[in-house]
Amino acid sequence: MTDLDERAALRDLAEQLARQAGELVQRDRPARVAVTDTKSSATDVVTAMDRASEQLLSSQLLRLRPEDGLLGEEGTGRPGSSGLTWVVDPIDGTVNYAYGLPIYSVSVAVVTGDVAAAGAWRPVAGCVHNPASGETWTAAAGLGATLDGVPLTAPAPPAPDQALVGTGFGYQPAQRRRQAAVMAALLPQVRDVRRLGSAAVDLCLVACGRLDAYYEQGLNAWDLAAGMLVAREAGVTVSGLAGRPPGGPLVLAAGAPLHAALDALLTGLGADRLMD
Ligand code: LIP
Repeated sequence: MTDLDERAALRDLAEQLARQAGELVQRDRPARVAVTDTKSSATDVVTAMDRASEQLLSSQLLRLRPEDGLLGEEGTGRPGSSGLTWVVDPIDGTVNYAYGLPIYSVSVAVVTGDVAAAGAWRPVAGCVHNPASGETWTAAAGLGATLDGVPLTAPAPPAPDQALVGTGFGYQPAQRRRQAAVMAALLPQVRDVRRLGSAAVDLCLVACGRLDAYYEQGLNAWDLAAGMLVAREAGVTVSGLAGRPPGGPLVLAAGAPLHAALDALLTGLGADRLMD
């Protein structure tokens, strides 16, 4: 396991790289962002800037951290020998980026354990950088979280009926239909819902109190790793439902009392049983 000094150094490297990639995607954003590929469906899009950002992150990490593993959303991957794996989302919120909506991020985290298995890995350090707003969240395990260098502590959460809850949806029509049914059942029981489009930013917004909670099904490690560490280091509980680890079936982030209430509600709605 890394010591505190190493975690701080890893955090600073994650921030440096997230900012570099963020500058690239912001500076070189074409007026009309072309879709170069799709993944799970015709609306699950990849742009040239996703690929360019991941290429930058991959080449920098190979140069600076050659013994570490790498897992990137757009397919870059290599094993490591150090016990550390970098998990990167080159643009989290690609649809927002393509449409020019200012909520997207470069998410860079370094984890220990087996990143392919939910619950078998832990983030050590990470950064979520929103190039559109300039906001930068960082965290290292045991060293707290910051927003633009200012230490973050999540506010005490409200009761469920006063809670502003973030969420998101998958790309398959049948899954979206079921996810919408869960949201429709939850909506009358909370203040309101926001679908902002970047899981990494959503998790950081819970950390800084701009959302009271966030849940989503279908997240991958690259969506989750850095934002989950920022939230946890700010005092937010991040898990799956009913004590399960956060992962594809469901991620739920909220301050403890609200987390327990939403866990019960979402468990009752079967929110983590909707994967195709
Ligand atoms: C996005 C997530 C978001 C989810 C979107 C998409 P991407 O990641 O951050 O929370 O609702 O469907 O998966 O694909 O833009 O990196």
